[in-house]
Amino acid sequence: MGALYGRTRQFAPANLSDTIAAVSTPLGGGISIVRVSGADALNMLHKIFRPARRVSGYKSHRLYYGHVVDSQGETADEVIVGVMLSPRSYTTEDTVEINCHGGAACTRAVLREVLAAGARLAQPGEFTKRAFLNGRIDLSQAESVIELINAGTDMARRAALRGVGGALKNAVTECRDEVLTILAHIEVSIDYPGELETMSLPEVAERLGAVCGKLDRVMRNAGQGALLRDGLSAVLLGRPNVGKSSLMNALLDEERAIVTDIPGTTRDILRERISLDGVPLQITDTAGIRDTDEAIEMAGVEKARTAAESADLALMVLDGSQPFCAGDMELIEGYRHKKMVVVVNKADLAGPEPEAGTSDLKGLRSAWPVVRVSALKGTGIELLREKIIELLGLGEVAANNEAVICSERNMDALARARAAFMRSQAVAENMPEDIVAIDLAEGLECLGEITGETLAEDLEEKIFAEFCVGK
Ligand SMILES: Nc1nc2c(ncn2[C@@H]2O[C@H](COP(=O)(O)OP(=O)(O)O)[C@@H](O)[C@H]2O)c(=O)[nH]1
Ligand SMILES: [Mg+2]
Repeated sequence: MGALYGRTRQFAPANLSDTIAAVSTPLGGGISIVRVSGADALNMLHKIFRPARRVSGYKSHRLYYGHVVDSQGETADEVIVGVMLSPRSYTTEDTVEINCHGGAACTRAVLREVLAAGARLAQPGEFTKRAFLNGRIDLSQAESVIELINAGTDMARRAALRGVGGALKNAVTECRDEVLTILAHIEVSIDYPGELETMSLPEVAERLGAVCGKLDRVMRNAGQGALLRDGLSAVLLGRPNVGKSSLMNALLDEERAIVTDIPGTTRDILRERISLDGVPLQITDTAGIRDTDEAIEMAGVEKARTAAESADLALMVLDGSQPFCAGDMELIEGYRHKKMVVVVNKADLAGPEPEAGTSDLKGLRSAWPVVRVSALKGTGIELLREKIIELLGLGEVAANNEAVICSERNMDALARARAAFMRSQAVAENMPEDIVAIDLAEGLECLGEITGETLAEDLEEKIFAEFCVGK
């Protein structure tokens, strides 16, 4: 069963010469788009479309109003058809986009006629795959299309758009060209030792150093892109009743977590997302951490501890209306290994700063950033946001307009390429040329995986299968 299931989910290698069709919009809107791409797209249009005005020949990038009809001449739907002639289309093939009425019945009726006219149903991502195979975009750009569709914030959208525009492709191609030049020189000096003027090994090392520097920058931009896509996480910790859930609400600016004055009400964990300078931050509210015999609460405390371990940042909440005690310090000490902000809450009850909590807080301040807030009144929350941004280094991400979103696979390929070039650079001073050349070739192979030049076909299939149908 398992094997069969696996096989049915695998798509046979698609025939590139087929004309393909799919619904490119989610069902249920006012308008659906049935997209058709391939050499036969216009012939199919002739068969099923009756334009309202006579058309002597379809022009590229024009819209045509009319009706889709079935083989009996009966109207399937009233539509507007967009025509994009090769090579000026998404796939570079002749493409027809039929804008029909949304809703399952109209959309299916139009798709049915397109298929009856000879089109094959497109596989997931097949339009984008054709754009890649026809050379309009490279693999990194194709993958950025997925990131663009999935972008959850404005900053992630912009970073994905940079990828679609070729930011990763261009950087990788520049490195590849430079290494190819170096490799060519090395190969000449292997084949014709001493005969032709070639790059000296110190020069090879220097130029490889520059390539590695460039890859460092690309990886840094990609790392920041990953932050924009995946975001970071913070966890609210502290004893019961100090105001963790209230603080969560204040950060969300909405009443979501349950607030009560009976200690120990937040028994499970609650997660919400906020945006800090465009970077998504997932905040986890936890049960207060305290010793308890009650089974359900104990499970909550355990979950809090687990959540704390996986979070990027701990927000340690203290009750500022109570004297700072040894228990507080013990709790804080327990998370010494984490990035942490100490949030002294209930500032509205605590009086002006010097008196409240006082000398003990001074000791704290030298080790951790301390922010006084009132979750109830909303004071100090902005300062807390700023502290979090500072501590997680998000300002740098927000200011970087070169951040680019790339897949884990590409991050890995970048790292492997860089490691290979570093190895070549290290041996260039005192090893024969052919040793240097081996690692260069390996690094080039890794870069080619990103642009799609040297990627195994099955992996390629897998990447495009992640797309939705119709893209
Ligand atoms: N005066 C005051 N009361 C607060 C503040 N934050 C929370 N509280 C109160 O403290 C109690 C416990 O709050 P809650 O958010 O449920 O604490 P948790 O157990 O840590 O999640 C509730 O009665 C809140 O109204 C604050 O900033 N000022
Ligand atoms: Mg709570």
